[in-house]
Amino acid sequence: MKCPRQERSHNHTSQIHRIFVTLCCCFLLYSVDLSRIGRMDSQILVLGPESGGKTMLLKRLQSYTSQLSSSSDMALGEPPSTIATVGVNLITLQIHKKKFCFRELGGAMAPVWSNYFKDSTHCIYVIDMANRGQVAASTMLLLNLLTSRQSSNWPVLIIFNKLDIPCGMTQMEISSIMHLDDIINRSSQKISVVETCLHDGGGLSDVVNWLQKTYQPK
Ligand SMILES: Nc1nc2c(ncn2[C@@H]2O[C@H](COP(=O)(O)OP(=O)(O)O)[C@@H](O)[C@H]2O)c(=O)[nH]1
Ligand SMILES: [Mg+2]
Repeated sequence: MKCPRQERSHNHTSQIHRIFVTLCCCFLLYSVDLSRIGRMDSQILVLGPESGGKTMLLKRLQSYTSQLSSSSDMALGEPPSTIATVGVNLITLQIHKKKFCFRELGGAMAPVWSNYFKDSTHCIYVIDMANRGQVAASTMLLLNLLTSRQSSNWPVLIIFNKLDIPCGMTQMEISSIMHLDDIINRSSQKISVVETCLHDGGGLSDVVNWLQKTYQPK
């Protein structure tokens, strides 16, 4: 039988032990970011003014990546039809075991794009090379996006699309109108640029390479 003094000291030790275990649990919960559990994919916002080719990009990526996984060598075929995106267009793709979740926001949603920044890790920004009247708006929207605090460490891919349209601008011409070199030099984001013709799938491999290179799950 324990004497009262022994019992008191035993109670005291087990209380200290309980406090220690509780503190350890709190520390563990704090250091593991619970929001990451179950979400192991890159969250990519697909933005840009209307009709640049965002929906076409997602459709082309879907068929391109399904070919990659089936290792067949089919051509991409006729361009799929697209309709103007209302709201959010969400698709998930797996490329070489890496998961990518794409969220296309319609150009008309530009005033609320920033509501989606918090949950994103990357951005693809699609610009129509054939639409001269849209360059100023494209530049303003891009600047708004790049100057947001929440996007400051995203990898950003600018896609100049519709390379096939004969009366379109060249990459050099549109970059100079947008002062793109200055924008890239002054932005905190790592910005890459590719040219595409999504109608026939031209440039898709560059987009996929960028996705692989910058993969960063959230
Ligand atoms: N000529 C040409 N047209 C394209 C290309 N990519 C998309 N389009 C067309 O541009 C229009 C708008 O495309 P969409 O993907 O809906 O644009 P979004 O509003 O940015 O989602 C559609 O008629 C597409 O067929 C391209 O590379 N070349
Ligand atoms: Mg669309």
